[in-house]
Amino acid sequence: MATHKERMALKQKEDAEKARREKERREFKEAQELESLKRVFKRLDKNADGKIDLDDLMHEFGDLAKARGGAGEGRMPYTRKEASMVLWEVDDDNDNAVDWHEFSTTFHRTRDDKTGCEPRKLFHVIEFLMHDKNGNGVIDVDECLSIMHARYGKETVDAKMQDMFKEDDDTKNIYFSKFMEVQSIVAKEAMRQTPSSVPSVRSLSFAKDPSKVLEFSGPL
Ligand SMILES: [Ca+2]
Ligand SMILES: [Ca+2]
Ligand SMILES: [Ca+2]
Repeated sequence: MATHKERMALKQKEDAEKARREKERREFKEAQELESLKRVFKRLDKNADGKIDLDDLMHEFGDLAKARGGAGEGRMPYTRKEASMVLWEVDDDNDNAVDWHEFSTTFHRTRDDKTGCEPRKLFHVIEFLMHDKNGNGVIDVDECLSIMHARYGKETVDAKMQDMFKEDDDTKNIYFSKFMEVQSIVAKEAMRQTPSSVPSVRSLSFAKDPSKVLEFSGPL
């Protein structure tokens, strides 16, 4: 029979092995995420000059609108003026474009943000595109759910999303405008439940209601 000391040594070994595996998994996930983020940057940088400018972004929104039912009968998810706000929020060096540094910084900052102070418009676009791996402008319900779960918790999300998807038969596919709608509804629900702990509500509403964009002060 193993002595106490031997059992302790075995346990330590097992714990170390477990920690090593977890670290590996985490690193693998981070590497995958970085790949995915690079893919999205490339997708957005239509003229491949290493920056995302307003033309690039409008081009992508045009593509998203063309996805079947994309933004509602081909309507653009954002106007040019709104799209300029998406860039302006994260354009730290004011060159009217978002380079890789600004892009990856905003992604990581916003993802880890608990205060709700980080700008989120570009983040929502990035998140959607990261999940649209085959680039057809559509993600599926499960992907949409997993994004929302990660941000708002399972219970809040499922309560609201079941309502949404019961009414709607064509819910296998989530288009960008639908994604923003879901996002906005879930954020409001989370806000209602726990007003102080919810990030991101501030900047969500304007995707549905373009007049809200006037509330943002930007160089327009
Ligand atoms: Ca570009
Ligand atoms: Ca810039
Ligand atoms: Ca897709």
